[in-house]
Amino acid sequence: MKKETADTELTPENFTGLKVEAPQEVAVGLPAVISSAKHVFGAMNVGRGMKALLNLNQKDGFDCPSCAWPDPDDERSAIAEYCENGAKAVAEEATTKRLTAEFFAQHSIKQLGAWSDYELSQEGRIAQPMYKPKEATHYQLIEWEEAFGKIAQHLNRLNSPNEAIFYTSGRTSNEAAFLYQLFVREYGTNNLPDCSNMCHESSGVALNETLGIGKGSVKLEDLYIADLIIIAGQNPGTNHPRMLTALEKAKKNGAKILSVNPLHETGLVAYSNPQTALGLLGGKTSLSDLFLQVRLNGDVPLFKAILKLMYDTEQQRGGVFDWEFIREKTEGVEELLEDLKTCDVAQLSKDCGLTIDEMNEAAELVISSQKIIVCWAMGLTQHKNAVDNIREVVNLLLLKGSIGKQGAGTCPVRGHSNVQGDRTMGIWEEPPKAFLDSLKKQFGFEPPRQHGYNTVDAIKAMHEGKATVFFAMGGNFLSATPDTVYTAKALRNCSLTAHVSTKLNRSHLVTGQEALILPCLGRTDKDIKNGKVQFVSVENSMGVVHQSKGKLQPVSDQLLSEPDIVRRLANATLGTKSKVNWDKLLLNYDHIREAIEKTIPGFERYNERVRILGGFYLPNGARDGNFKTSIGKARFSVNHYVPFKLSDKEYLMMTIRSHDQFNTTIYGLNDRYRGIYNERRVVLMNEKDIEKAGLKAGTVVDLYNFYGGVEREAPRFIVVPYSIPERCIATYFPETNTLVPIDSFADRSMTPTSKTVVVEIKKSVKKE
Ligand SMILES: Nc1nc2c(c(=O)[nH]1)N[C@H]1C(S)=C(S)[C@@H](COP(=O)(O)OP(=O)(O)OC[C@H]3O[C@@H](n4cnc5c(=O)[nH]c(N)nc54)[C@H](O)[C@@H]3O)O[C@H]1N2
Ligand SMILES: Nc1nc2c(c(=O)[nH]1)N[C@H]1C(S)=C(S)[C@@H](COP(=O)(O)OP(=O)(O)OC[C@H]3O[C@@H](n4cnc5c(=O)[nH]c(N)nc54)[C@H](O)[C@@H]3O)O[C@H]1N2
Ligand SMILES: [Mo]
Repeated sequence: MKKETADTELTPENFTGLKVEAPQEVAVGLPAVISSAKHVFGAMNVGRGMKALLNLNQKDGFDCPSCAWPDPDDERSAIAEYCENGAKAVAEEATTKRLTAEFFAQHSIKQLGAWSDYELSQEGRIAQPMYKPKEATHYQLIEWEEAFGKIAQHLNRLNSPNEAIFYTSGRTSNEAAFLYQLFVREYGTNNLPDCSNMCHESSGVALNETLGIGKGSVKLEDLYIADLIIIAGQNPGTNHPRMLTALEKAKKNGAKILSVNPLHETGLVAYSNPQTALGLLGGKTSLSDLFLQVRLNGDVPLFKAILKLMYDTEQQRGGVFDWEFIREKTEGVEELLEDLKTCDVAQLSKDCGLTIDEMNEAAELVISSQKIIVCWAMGLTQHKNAVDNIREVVNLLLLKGSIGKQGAGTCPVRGHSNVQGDRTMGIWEEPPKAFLDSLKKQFGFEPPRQHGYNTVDAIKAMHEGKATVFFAMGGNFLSATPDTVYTAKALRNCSLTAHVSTKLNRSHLVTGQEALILPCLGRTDKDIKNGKVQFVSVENSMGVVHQSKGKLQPVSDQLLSEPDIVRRLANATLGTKSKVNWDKLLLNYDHIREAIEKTIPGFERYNERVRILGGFYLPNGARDGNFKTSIGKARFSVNHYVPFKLSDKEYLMMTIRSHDQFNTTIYGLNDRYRGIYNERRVVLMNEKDIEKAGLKAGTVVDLYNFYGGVEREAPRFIVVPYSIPERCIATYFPETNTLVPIDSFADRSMTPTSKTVVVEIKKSVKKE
C-alpha cells in the first residue's frame, strides 16, 4: 500500500483539555451576546469595537464578512443587525494586533508549520508584504513593486498561461473579482478555481440543469409567508445565525419547519432572539415541527420515499400535485412517476435510517402545504451523488408547483459572503460563451475558450508538474482542499506560490520554491483612492447586490486594496500589451462598475442603483417562473443512490464546522452548542458503536482512510459519545482534511466528498 507522508507537521497533536457537556437546547440568546462582546473587545479598543459593530450590516456600513445570509430589505435593527459569529469574524479582521517583518524574522516557516490553526489566527493582521526566496527558511520584507515584478517574471516565463492557477475565496468584492478574472483572461487562461468548487458547485450544476439558473429562487420575504420550510444538511445556528430570526418570523406567521440532519443541531431545535428583550431573558421559539435524524447520505432515499408517498396519496385521492404547473412549466414528470412506481418504501426506510412512520409524517407535511421552501447547505452538496440530492429537492418542489410563486422555492444557503457575486463576475473555470463574447466585445482581446482547472483539477495539475505558479486571491487553499498531504506536495512543486491575505494561515507555510504574502485591506477597512472613500459591492445568497463601505482605520499603511493589487499585477505582467486601461479603472471604483455594467446583464444603472441603500435584486428567471433551460421548461429528473457497504471496521465520516471557526480560521476551541469545550481533535460517535468497537468515551484513536489504495492518516482524536446515527461519525474540518481523498468527488460538480469519508478507527498506540 502506498502511503503519503508529510514532511512538515500538518496536524499538531497537543491536546488542550477536553470538557464535554450536554449539547445546548436553545440557540443564541444572552450567551451569544456575551461571547460576541468578548471576541470584539478582546481584539480592539472599545471605540473601534463599537464603530465596527454599529456599522456591521447597516445599509451604509459594511457587509458582514462572515456568511452570505441576506439583510432585511426593509427595517434593520439599529444596534444589532449581526450575530455572534459575524461579530467574531469582524473581531478577527478588525483586530489592531499587527504581524510585521520582525515576527517573520523571529520564526522560521518550519517552526510556524508546527503551530495550530488557532495559534496562527491569533497573530493579528499581516501588515507588510513578505517574500520567501528559494531555499530560504524565513520570510523577509519586500517592496510592493518588487513583489509584483517577481510574479510577472514567473508568469511571463511559463510555456503556456495554462501553467498558472488563480484561486479565489468568496470574500472578494464584485469590483475586485471582475478585475481579477479580466486580468487572468487577458493573460490567457480560464484556470480560475474557487472555493465554490468545494462548496455549492453541486447546487449550481443541479439548479442550472433543472431550473435554468444556478442560484436560489427565494427572497427573504418568501420565508416569512411559506407554509413549510425544509432545512436539510445545514446548521444555521452556527453558520447562518441570522437565518434563525427569519425562521422565527416564519413560525410566528404559521409556517411548519421540517429538519433533516444526522445531528440535532441546536439552532434547528429552538431559538432565542437576542434582538428582543424576551430573547435576552431566555424566551424561546421552538423551531422544528419534525426532526428527521437521517443517516449520512440518506437524503436521496428519504426524498424518494416522500415523493413515493405523495404519489400514492395523489393516486388515492388527488389534490397533491399541482398539475396545472406541471403541464405548463415542466418536462419529464412521466419518467419520474414511472420510477416512483417501482420504489419500495420499506427498502428506502432502511437505506435512510428513518422509520416508515417518520417518513409518513414528513410526506403529510409536504402534502398539506402549498408554499414550500427547501433550504440546504453542505450536508447535501458534499457527497458523491450531491447533484442527485439537489435534483431530488427540485422534484419535490416541482410536483407541488412550489417554484416561481411567492412563499416558495429553492434556497441553497451560500457560505462565503460574496461567493455568489464572484461567480456572477466571472470567477468560473467554465465560463459561458456569452460571457466571454461580451468580454471580447468590451475590451477587444480574445479571451481563452478552453475550460480551466477547477479546484481538484488544479491540485492534480500542480502535483503532476503541469502547473507551477499558484496565485490566491484570499482563502487558505492548503487547509480548505481535500487530501492535505497530497495537496501540500502539489503546492511544494510550484516555482511560486503567492497569497493575497489578511491573516496568516497554513497556506503561507507550505510553499512553492519562492513564496509571497501580499497583505490587503479587508471588508471593515476604510479604502481611500484619490482622496475619496471608496465602497465595493457584494451579492448575497438571494441575489441582492448592495454596497459595503469599510469604516475603520487600516492597521498599516502598507495594505493595498484587492482591486489595486490586480491593477498593479496586470500592469507588471501585461505592460503595454494590455488592452485595458487599468490605471483609469482604479481612479474611482465607479469606473470598474461601469465596466461591469457594460459586460454583465442585470447590472443596468449599476452605479445609481448600488447607491440606493439596501441595493437591488438581480434578475432571476426561476423566481418569476420563467425557466431558462435549453427546453424553456423546468426539468424533472430520476435520481439514484448506491448505499454505502461498510465493513465492520468502517464508518462514514462527515467533516463539519464548530461554533468557533470560520472555515479554516479558528476563533476559539469551543463548540458551545454541541457542548464540547477546549478541544477540536474529537470524533463524535454513537454510543453503541463505541461499545462495539471496544472503545470508551475519552479513548484516543487514530483515523484512517484507504481510498484508491493509499493510506491516509489523521492521528490522535478523542472519542466523544454523541447522538448520531450508528456507523456515522463526525469530526471538525480542517483537521481531518488529510483523510478526504483527492479522487473522491461528486459526479459532475467535482465537489470533494467531505461529508462521506469512509474511515477506519484504531486505538492510538502512541504514548499519551
Ligand atoms: N460561523 C461560521 N459561519 C459560516 C462558516 C463557518 O465556518 N463559520 N462557513 C461558511 C461557509 S463557506 C459555508 S459553505 C456555510 C456552511 O454551512 P453548513 O453547511 O451548515 O456547514 P457544515 O458545518 O459543513 O454543516 C453541515 C450540516 O449538514 C449536516 N449533514 C452532514 N451530512 C449530512 C447528510 O448526509 N445529510 C443531511 N441531511 N445533513 C448532513 C451536518 O450535521 C451539519 O449540520 O457556512 C458559512 N458560514
Ligand atoms: N473537509 C472539509 N473541507 C472543506 C469544507 C468542509 O465542509 N469540509 N468546506 C469547504 C467550503 S464550503 C469552503 S467555502 C472552503 C473554504 O475555503 P477558503 O475560502 O479557501 O478558506 P477560508 O478558511 O475561508 O480562508 C481564510 C483565509 O482568507 C483570508 N482572508 C480573509 N478575509 C480576506 C479578505 O477580505 N481578502 C483576502 N484577500 N483574504 C482574506 C485570510 O488570510 C484567511 O486566513 O473550504 C472547503 N473545505
Ligand atoms: Mo462554503
